[in-house]
Amino acid sequence: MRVLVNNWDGGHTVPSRRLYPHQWSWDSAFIAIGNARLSPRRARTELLSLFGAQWHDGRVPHIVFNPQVPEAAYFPGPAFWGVRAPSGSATSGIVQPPVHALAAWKTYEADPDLGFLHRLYPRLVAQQEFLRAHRRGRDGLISIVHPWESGMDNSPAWDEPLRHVETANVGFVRKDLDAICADERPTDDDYERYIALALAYRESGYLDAGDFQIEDPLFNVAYAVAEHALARIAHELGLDPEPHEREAAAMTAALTHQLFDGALFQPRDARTGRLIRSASVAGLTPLLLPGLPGKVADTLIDTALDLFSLKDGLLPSYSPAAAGFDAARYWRGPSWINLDWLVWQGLKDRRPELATGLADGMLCAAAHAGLREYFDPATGRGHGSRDFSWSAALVLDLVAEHGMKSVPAAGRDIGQELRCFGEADHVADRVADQVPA
Ligand code: 9WN
Repeated sequence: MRVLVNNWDGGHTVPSRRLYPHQWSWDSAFIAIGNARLSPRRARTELLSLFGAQWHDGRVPHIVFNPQVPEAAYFPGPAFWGVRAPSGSATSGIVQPPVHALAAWKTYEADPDLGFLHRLYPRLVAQQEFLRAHRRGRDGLISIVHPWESGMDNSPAWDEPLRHVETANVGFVRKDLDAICADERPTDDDYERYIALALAYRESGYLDAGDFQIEDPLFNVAYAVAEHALARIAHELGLDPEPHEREAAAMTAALTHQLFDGALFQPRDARTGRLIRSASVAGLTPLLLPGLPGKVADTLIDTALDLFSLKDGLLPSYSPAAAGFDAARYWRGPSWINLDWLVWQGLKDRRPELATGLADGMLCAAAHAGLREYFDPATGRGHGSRDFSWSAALVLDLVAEHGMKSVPAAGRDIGQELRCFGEADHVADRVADQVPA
């Protein structure tokens, strides 16, 4: 609660005060899921403010820049992207996984407000239409055009496709290393490629996919989950849910036929048509799809137990058994609460006992290390920024649903804070009046 309140900027929540001082797209969705438990009004505002910067073509930019924050506070900032939304807000030109319809639905479930759904539904539909119109390939899968679009920027799965990206040779100064030590962040070599790709996309007017075109399981799962959520929203609004259900089923089939390698879902390089043999936790997220064939789901759970040590608590973002794993560096192995939360959602109905263990793992990590950006999957040690908003938000959601029984008396600040409301039947009952609307 403290983190969410401190990171609130009046209309949105910054992911982290120092490292990420603007509004990020998929962060806002996860933050809304937590705020729905605390202040549904803030959850609605968070999503509506993000979609206020939606472009005419339907894309929801991955960053909406706060004009009050100096250019030098984040790189690459507004001057680099050089583009504005119709609303006048400076934004980036790329997107992130479309987890927002799910967040909108969870916000509505916490506090049914039909007016909110009326305002957001057409924008959520336009977000999906952008992806269909501009990013969909022959087999029905959607491509991302930059590692930042995956949300899992530095995954070892991107090493191979990034090798073919020419570096930019433009001078730039990284800001992230002012806040976080270099061995927890991407290398300079990776950054050069990120910048080269972003510059090429900018030069094409944010239209032409360049040297990096990947059909990523997580992104496509998010798209299908969004269609399921849109079906529910459409139903509430008295509209026909069927087209959304059909679209979700088609995407589930495309994912299963094209990206499942018999053990895990893999990204595919859309330029070569080849699967990228890798071991990312993104490959477990199809568990979120209700229409996933039972046998495939069982195999994925076996893989989660085997390659990702599901029973040990936290899920790593990349399998420790695979080459490229690094327990402390960004998306190359550490556990991230949002990915673990997504897999937890996918396990709850299928294997409740495994879901419970995973929830315990997340809560214990937060209780011991604080609401860090990422965690060593084996030791639970915290890495990256502190007071990270989606860690706070999703822990709040977990506490509300799962309770606090698993958290030992750690004596650390966060343990104390969590215990304050651990006995509440429902988090929202206890905290609603502590946060100004
Ligand atoms: C680039 C804000 C974002 C998250 C991403 C995470 C990280 C940005 C960065 O932070 O990316 O978008 O500067 O490293 O990888 O998932 O949305 O929290």
